[in-house]
Amino acid sequence: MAKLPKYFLWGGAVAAHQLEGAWQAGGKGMSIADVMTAGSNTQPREITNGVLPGKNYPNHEAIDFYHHYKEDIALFAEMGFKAFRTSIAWARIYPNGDELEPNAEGLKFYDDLFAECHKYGIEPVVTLAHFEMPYHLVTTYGGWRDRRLIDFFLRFAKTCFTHFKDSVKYWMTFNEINNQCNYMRDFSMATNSGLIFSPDATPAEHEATMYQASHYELVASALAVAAGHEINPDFKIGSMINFTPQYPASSKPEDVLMAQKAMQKRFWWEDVQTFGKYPRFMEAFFKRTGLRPDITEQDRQDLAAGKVDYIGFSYYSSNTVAASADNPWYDFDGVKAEVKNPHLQTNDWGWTIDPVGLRYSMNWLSERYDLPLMIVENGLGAFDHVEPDGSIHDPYRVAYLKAHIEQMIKAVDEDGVDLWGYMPWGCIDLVSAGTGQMDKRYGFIYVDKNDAGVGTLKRSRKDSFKWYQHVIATNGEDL
Ligand code: BGP
Repeated sequence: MAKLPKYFLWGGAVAAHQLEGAWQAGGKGMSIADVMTAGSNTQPREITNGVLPGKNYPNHEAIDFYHHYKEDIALFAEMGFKAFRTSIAWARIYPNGDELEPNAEGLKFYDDLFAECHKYGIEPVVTLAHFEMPYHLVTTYGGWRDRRLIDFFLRFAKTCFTHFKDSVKYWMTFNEINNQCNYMRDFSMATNSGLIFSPDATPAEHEATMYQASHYELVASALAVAAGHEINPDFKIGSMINFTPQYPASSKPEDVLMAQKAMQKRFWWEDVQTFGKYPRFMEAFFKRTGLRPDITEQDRQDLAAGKVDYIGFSYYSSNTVAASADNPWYDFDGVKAEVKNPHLQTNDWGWTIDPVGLRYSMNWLSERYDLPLMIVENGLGAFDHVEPDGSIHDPYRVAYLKAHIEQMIKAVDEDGVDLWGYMPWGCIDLVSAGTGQMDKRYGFIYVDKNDAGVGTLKRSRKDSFKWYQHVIATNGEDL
């Protein structure tokens, strides 16, 4: 008997701002992603006040998918993709974010893109907000600090749901909504929520603002889910979280409790999106800390009325934590509790490589939420080398994906997890979200462009391309 369902959605994932480029084409407005410079392994990305001369903004051109999408979708089809996860750039549809009428040219681009997918029988899987928003919403309203963002997002969501009613079935509202638990990282705050802080903002200010912004996003997400179900009852609308399981460093009860607290503080967003209410530990946390986000009775009703249909999640790595006297509640900065896991190797960016952790994560999510799952990101960021004959040998990528797919299949086949699909991240090389680099590559398809922005943008098949094609053709039976 086949170990994966017959209609399993094999595919790949990307996000608009990381590959489309064409940042000013087709009436698109400026996005928060357009004011982020390229960083490096040692230098974080800078979020500049507008677009400044002489800076390197990698998202402006990215890999110019906007003009290459036909060629790229044909390559995905050649690999046998059944699904393609991308996002809709909010600023292509509402250039400023607060206007009343959408930009027809922006809608047209996605009409054409989704039609191209359907031409090959590829199902689009679409995220509404993947780490970006119109920059105007950031400068004028302060991003998701402001309750008015709920209405702007809802208008954007309804426009997309109505316009793409017959071309998209699978949706997600916010990408990695929980990623902002790292609230001292400027990058996470800006991309998730459009929050910019003055350099002298205190950790307490970051923290309070993050919880407020998250709450408005959760309400916006719930309202969008409810509206989407009305527009098309066949829609499947999911949440999307980053799932990085937190292991205890030892069997010491305090370490085990620390790991549990760390899981709560990282994943409570999913509780709200699945159960339609805040978990008890979060209510207790707000009470204990005196943090009092603006949460109205109407908000609570809206959260309850907009529960998601499935859980989309990204999985790259696991963390390990140990209890410490100065961080008893995993009150952030949570990374203080992180320790090295002696059982795991890391990639060139220090991310642990932990395939078994994927099976653990799938079981954890399935057991806690009892909803279907979709793996909408997984993969290895790596430096690739182009041989003189143009070939690219990437056995490290194949090894990573093979080990993860093996564990994924065990979770389905042996543990009974209901999994709809697997979409590894960056199926074509694109701009790294975290570093803004091009040379942190995930793709099966190589794109000729380097960190300095130099290259022909030519696409080439890596060795992993053929391998993944075979994996899909055998529905994961032969890895
Ligand atoms: C996730 C994001 C993606 C993506 C990926 C890899 O957090 O949803 O947008 O970029 O991580 O991260 P990076 O690009 O930093 O290697």
